[in-house]
Amino acid sequence: MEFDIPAISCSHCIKAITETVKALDPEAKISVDIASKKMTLETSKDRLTVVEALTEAGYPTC
Ligand SMILES: [Cu+2]
Repeated sequence: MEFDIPAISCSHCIKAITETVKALDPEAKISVDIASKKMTLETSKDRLTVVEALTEAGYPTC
């Protein structure tokens, strides 16, 4: 699934987002693109769970 995360601005954001997702699902496959501010994710978790965790981490998505 794909997420738009407007707060992505640097590699630190990518690290924080990756750690947040990995805490939910250690098996998740994640890629984040700074330029387009998009995250692509393969996970067994549902979308709402991911959105809530990202919002708590300071990266609200839509
Ligand atoms: Cu950053």
